[in-house]
Amino acid sequence: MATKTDPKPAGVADEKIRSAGKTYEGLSSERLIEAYRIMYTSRRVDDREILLKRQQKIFFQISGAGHEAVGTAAGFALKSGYDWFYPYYRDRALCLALGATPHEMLLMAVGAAADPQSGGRQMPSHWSFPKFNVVTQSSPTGSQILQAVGCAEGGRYFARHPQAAKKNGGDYRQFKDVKFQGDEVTYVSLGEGASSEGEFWEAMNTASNRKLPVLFVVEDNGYAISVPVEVQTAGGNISRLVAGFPNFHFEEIDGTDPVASYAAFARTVAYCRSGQGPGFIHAHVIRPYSHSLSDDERLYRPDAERQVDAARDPITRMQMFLIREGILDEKGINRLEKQVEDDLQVAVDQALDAAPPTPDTIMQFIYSPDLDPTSSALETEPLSVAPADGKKVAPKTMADLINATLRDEMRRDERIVIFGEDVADASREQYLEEKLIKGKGGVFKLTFGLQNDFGSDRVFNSPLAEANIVGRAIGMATRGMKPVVEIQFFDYIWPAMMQLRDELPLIRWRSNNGFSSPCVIRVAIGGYLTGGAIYHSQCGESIFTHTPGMRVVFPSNALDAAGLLRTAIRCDDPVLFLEHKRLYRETFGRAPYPGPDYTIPFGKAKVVQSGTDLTVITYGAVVPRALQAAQKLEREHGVKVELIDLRCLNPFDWETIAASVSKTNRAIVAYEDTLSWGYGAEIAARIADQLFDHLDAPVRRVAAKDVFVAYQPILEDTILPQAEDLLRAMKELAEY
Ligand SMILES: Cc1ncc(C[n+]2csc(CCOP(=O)(O)OP(=O)(O)O)c2C)c(N)n1
Repeated sequence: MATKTDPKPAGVADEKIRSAGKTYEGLSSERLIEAYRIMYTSRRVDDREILLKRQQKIFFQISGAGHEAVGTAAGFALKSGYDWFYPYYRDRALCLALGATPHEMLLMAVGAAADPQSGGRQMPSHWSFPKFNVVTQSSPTGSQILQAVGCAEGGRYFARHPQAAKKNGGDYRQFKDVKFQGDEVTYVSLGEGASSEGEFWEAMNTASNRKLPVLFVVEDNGYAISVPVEVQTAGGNISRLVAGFPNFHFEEIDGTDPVASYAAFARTVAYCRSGQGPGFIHAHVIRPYSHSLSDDERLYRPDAERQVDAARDPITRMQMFLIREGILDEKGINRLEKQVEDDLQVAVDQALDAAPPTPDTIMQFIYSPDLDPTSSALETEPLSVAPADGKKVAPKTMADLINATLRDEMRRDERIVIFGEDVADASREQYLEEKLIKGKGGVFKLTFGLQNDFGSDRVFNSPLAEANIVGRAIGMATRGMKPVVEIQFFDYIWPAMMQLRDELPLIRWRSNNGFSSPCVIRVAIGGYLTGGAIYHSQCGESIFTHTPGMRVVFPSNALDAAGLLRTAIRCDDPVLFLEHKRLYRETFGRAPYPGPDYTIPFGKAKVVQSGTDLTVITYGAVVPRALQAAQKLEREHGVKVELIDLRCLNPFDWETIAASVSKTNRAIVAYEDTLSWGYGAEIAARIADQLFDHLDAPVRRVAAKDVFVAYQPILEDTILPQAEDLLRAMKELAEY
């Protein structure tokens, strides 16, 4: 390493510098020596990890071997802690170039408590360095790409709305620092195999269409585990396939050549930084080791092919280049490498000595440690604003109050943006400006008028692509924005499932609180529509309550929808906000506007009616049906049912359930979703487990038949639980 008294890097002998003052694509000799140091370090960390894995001192290894030149070039062309990075597992050299140390990487490999990237939760090479803006990465191939697009959108949004970046007490903003530069670039990389994922194309589409400063890097080593590129990609070359996307700057390069790679990165970064649009670098690299230590590439690659790759090894190429250009002689190379080895040995020793995490930490950071959405401080009274003329306050529908809540919150918090399919009033703004049209505002009109009031920067239509909606929301929320996005129908949430299951709820936990993405996903859910049929009637909430890290809310009436949506928006956790379509405009549960600060804490059920003989635990559209049945049962048979509306499914209010069942000694769990494996199964199991001594009868479930909802109303009525089904079950259980 260079010292203050010796300004020359290690191994540089004066007489050897034939190239003094010469630069290579703008890189000085010193920078090139630094590049080699990073590349060599990267390779050696891989080699040491491989050894440690064979010694069973670490538990997994995946290498960046063969990708060192392109990673270093990217690190040199971009700015650490200024630009944003969504790298994939082969980007060890990039992370080193940005400032990460072998020690930090090895702490991850051993799974140490002090691992700054995940605290022992993630496999090695799943990069996460908040100080360098390297955002926590996961294992699903390609799931980072849409998030990078959202991240770039976040940077642009704050540049256009600098006031929004200000901190604010009383909600998530207090804990969510915002930094943005105005000309920052978001880097995202992937293998050529991952370019087959649909999300890659969704991301390219949006980056292109919105001219976003995203730098896509496809590191093409010719294989995705054992699948060669010509099987993966039509025509065998991703560059040819993407060439038609407008607004891009494209480069196809030899990614084993650091100087040529640097030049391509410098050109592309300049293009992105100037705001002209996204960049795409297709770097041909090699994979000298197998896919990972769990793979043996000799099973599917003959020696001859592997030798062709080996001849392009970037480490050897860079060595030869430095010697040929007289930048370093062999002695100099040896000294540099020895220094790397010595430093690495220290890092390995320290990592092997590092303490593992203690088991009592496993539940930390599933949710925000700073803001508790179950806090009783969120219990407020609805504001009653009596009209001046003395008339009665008109009750509003759930749809009205959701719309009003969105409007109130958007006014209060400029970080909120709303997007999804059809949520804008009109994408062609001039029609609105010229007052030629009224505007749409969602297929259920829940977002009507919001674009008109807050502008197209804050309320806009997405492409018809659900992963696009959620992935971008995650990227924006990581930057401190508050996306409140809409999935048009629960039945169509599945394209976003990777983002909803493996990404959104995990950002905080897997990064050990290094990052978080508290956004709100509003979803129209449920049946009882008379004609909704299979694909407009689905429930399925238990799939999401089964996902640690996701808050799940399911209101049954207008007032709860308003109070819980406000809590969801101000919350520091991701929230899935389920809105029952049938309840949007129902007469049941209408309420006057409760004012702009009405909140309800999560995890607090509501006792809709109290009773002594039997407890019914339910939520959503079953609430009015259960109430109707309970009233009839009391009228006709004098049985007093205690009806509990859970309102929030994760967390849920066990205390209220337990208190009620301990009193009534009988319980029915009722829900609209299919009976088996549903949300009610968990509640029923808990009652059986923890309240067994209080029970005078078995715990019953009333739910839909185990079949999808059919179109013909006679079939629909039979499939979904009706008030009569509830009445029958209540009567039977009361008599048990
Ligand atoms: C969604 C998903 N499917 C499958 C896998 C298993 N897997 C891990 S890496 C990989 C191949 C990736 O190939 P490529 O994108 O070309 O990157 P490379 O490893 O070659 O650098 C596969 C199939 C995964 N991690 N995620």
